[in-house]
Amino acid sequence: MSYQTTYETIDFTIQDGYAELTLNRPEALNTFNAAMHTDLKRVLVDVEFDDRIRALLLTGAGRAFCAGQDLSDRAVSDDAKPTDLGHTLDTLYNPLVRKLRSLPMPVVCAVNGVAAGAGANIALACDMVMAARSAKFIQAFCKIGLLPDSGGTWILPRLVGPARAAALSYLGEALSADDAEQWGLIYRAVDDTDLMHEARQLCTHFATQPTQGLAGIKKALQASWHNDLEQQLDLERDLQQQLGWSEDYREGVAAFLAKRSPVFKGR
Ligand code: LHQ
Repeated sequence: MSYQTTYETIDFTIQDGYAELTLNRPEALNTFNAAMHTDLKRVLVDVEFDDRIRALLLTGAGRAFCAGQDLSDRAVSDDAKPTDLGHTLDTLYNPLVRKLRSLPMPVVCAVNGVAAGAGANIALACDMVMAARSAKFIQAFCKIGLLPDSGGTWILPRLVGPARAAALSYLGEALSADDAEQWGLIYRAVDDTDLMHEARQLCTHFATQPTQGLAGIKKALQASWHNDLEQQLDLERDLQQQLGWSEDYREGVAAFLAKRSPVFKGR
């Protein structure tokens, strides 16, 4: 059974134990506007608390994944005071990044076409990123006098190292999906025609897996960026302790010993 909801700027479907969220302003390259932020906020709260959803797939409609902020919303006449971008980040983009990073399930991003500006960094905030071979990643911010936001200056050096992070940020040149994979920016580049099939297969797989265990992996991997080994060992102990009390752990061990396939319920 699948459940579909259409919002003004996104499509949202729940099927096979996972949710698929499609940015749907293809005529505007799925750029972020106020309505899209509102729709995303609403739908991601539902994702967090709906126990039918054990993975989230994020993608875009049309030829782009997302070209970042809709700059046609941001034109500033000579005599007008520009919008406070700090406020924009504080109220719209930063909560979105935090939500994707904290959802207690894997978030897979299928980058179907160009991902520019905040669009690139929202993709990189996801747990596993696949991209169509024709897709490109562009840190376009430097071309309009800005710096990579939505976590860009944090994630880029961590994923690709300081030299490549600097080149991407200072030059704003397009990086192909193949190079993004080779650089370690994304998990995998796949043929355009295979992208959605492969991304959906990954989510269908996650939907049968121990969801709390996957959420524990997510937490621990993220914390490792700022923890030292001592702190990380303690965190692994605490998370493993909780997971050891889960139904899915009990089922995993029982199934292993009985030489049968486990049936995980996400509990
Ligand atoms: C666009 C856009 C766009 C409006 C293409 N807006 N129309 C956060 C806080 C607050 C404010 C500031 O921003 C941020 C975060 C950010 O995201 S800043 C970065 C914003 N994004 C960009 O700077 C990317 C600008 N776009 C591009 O570099 C190119 O359009 C890309 C590489 C995305 C696509 O290139 P092409 O495939 O060659 O397409 P195109 O350039 O011909 O674009 C198609 C149309 O889409 C075109 O309009 P037109 O009327 O001529 O058909 C573009 O003007 C429009 N468009 N991005 N962000």
